[in-house]
Amino acid sequence: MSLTLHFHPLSSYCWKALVALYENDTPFTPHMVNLGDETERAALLKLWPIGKFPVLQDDARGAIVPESSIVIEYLDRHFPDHTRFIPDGDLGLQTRLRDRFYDLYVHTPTQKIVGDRLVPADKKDAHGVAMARAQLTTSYGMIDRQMVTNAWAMGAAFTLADCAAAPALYYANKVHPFGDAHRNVSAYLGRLLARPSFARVVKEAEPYAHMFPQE
Ligand SMILES: N[C@@H](CCC(=O)N[C@@H](CS)C(=O)NCC(=O)O)C(=O)O
Repeated sequence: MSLTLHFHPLSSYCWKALVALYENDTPFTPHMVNLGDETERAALLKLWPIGKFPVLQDDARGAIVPESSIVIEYLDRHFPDHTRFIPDGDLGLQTRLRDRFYDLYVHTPTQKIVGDRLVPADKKDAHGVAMARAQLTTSYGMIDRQMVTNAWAMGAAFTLADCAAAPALYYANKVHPFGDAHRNVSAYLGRLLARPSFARVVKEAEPYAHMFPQE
């Protein structure tokens, strides 16, 4: 088995990579990283000086692959199976755009709200959090319109964009609930949660769920 995923089971971007790995039952060794442990953090920094996970290591090709979208594109290229994550041609561009959308306009504002819960009272950023909430409301409106007829982010096929959407929407709904105005977004998250790959990711994270910062 040449692949190792450096990850943490509660990390939303690691969820994104795990969904892709589980979709195709791609064999890999999970390596849990505790960033609170100096030795483990130093080992991750050695692989990827940015110090964020997931990081995929492929010993067969001597490759270190950071960034969840790139991890998934790497899997699609070198370990293709029944779920293809990035279609060819212009559909591929649209898929990447939707992946960027979920990362930048759902995941990032969600991280801002969660991150603000972790800082001391005198370091809170009320304005930044309000902007993040406004961004999420705008994004929910866009997704709600896309999901009137779509089963998945790109239509009938499950792709990279759904790998991005699953953790982003799961955590976004926790910190900024979809509400009655975004029923199509709720229904989409329901479909994602019923998808075996994502259901497995959520189940495996349950023992760590208490670490998620509540309001
Ligand atoms: N753009 C990166 C984002 C990765 C990311 O933000 N990972 C978070 C966990 S969800 C992390 O490593 N946080 C630890 C830190 O920033 O110290 C990706 O797509 O992989």
